Amino acid sequence: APGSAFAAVDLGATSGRVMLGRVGAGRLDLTEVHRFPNTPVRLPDGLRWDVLALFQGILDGLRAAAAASGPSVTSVGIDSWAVDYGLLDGDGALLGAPFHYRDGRTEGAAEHVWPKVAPDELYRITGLQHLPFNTVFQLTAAAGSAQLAAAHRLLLIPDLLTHWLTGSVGAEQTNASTTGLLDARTGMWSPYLLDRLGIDPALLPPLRAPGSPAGTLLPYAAAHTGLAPGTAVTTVASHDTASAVAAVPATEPGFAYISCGTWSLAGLELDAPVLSEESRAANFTNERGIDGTVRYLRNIMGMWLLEECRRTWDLRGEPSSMPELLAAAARAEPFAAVIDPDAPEFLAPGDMPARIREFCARTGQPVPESRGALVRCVLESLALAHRRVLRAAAALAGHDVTRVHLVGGGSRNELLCRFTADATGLPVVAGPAEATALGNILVQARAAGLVGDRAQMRALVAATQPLRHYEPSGDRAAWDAAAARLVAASARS
Ligand code: LRH
Repeated sequence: APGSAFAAVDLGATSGRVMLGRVGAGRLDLTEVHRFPNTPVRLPDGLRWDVLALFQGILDGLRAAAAASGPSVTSVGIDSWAVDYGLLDGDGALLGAPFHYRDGRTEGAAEHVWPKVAPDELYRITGLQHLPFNTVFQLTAAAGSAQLAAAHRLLLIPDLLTHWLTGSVGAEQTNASTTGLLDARTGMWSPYLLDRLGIDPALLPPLRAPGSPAGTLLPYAAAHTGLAPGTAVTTVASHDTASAVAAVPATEPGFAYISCGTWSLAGLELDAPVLSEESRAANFTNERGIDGTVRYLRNIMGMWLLEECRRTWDLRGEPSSMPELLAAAARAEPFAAVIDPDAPEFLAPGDMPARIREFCARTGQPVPESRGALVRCVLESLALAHRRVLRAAAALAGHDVTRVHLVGGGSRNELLCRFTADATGLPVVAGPAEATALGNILVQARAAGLVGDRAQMRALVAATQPLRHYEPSGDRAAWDAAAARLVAASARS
């Protein structure tokens, strides 16, 4: 049997893609039908997302999905990165291109929140890790602007694009949990926070849960894509990380996950939030997953460090090839220098090789000169950060971790997988690389009645997707020593 077809729109920081998924008894497969670049644009007042280009990419991709699917597409779902939003005026028109979370305008914005809501109180309510670009701080940075004054609705990026496909308005819960305005216990917008921060509650749309209907394609969208008029659009776990975690191929308890792409999101799946002061001090987040689960994790700077190095080299007319970089890194001297991937200077776009070298110089370490040395330094440092975060998560949540699932594009990077197994001392199961799109598809398939509970979704991924296994090996003492150097370098940086 061909199975039912679903279209997953998955938008990442550097590219968007439309995937066609087929789901049937014991069957789950995925084809990429369209990929398009996501290139942010610098305007005089900051860095913006080109949401019109993204929407065009989505329409083109859905057209490709319609053409590729023998059976018609049962439904469509959209996920993307978190925290960013567009504002609609009273007529429903978009007020300007959405800001990119890496735009510098949020610098210092939190200082304006603290007198109204202290950091510890904000954490006790939202359970959200402190990141300078959380929606709550973006709104604070926008306070007093004509744009915000004219706004009637705030729509997170996947909700905005879903609105353009369907006309419906809503705020999907897993993504809403990254705003800093959602109550971690109730899963609802916090009336208290909105009041304290002077945010009009009408700005925030009603919440909707993953798996619920988001409407049907508007006639123009159906005509433009060739999908059947009235094709369903399903609310998926629209925060990409929530979709990725939903597709972690774990078949037993005791697992940790690392969703590794532009960011590394490392942590645990819990039944209830951990809102302790220790958890806040360690900057762990309690974001929402499907079925009311909690994604207890921390952001780690991730492959962004490498992506920005490569973009820097491209701009200089000295492009790199990923296989060559990784081969050079594999040959480079181990543990020559360690950086703290969480250092704030790595957040904004820019000359990443220079920033990494400055970090090493400033912390009294040898400066990685060659590309191979630089990439080795990045990958070892990421593996050490994975270790640091997973150990802290286990301690704070009181959980035993016996294996690590590394999903997302980073799972293709064998060196990173091996380093992560060696650094953590735990077996690593790598893959699927397309966990986010699979999670998107599975939530749609479940809404259509084709798969059962979360455990069955994960079992289906485990049974159908190619996975690689890494047992910890290597020099345990050397990794322990390097972990101590990470602590020292963080303190000195
Ligand atoms: C990963 C991600 C992450 C957020 C960041 C803004 O793509 O969604 O979970 O913290 O983007």
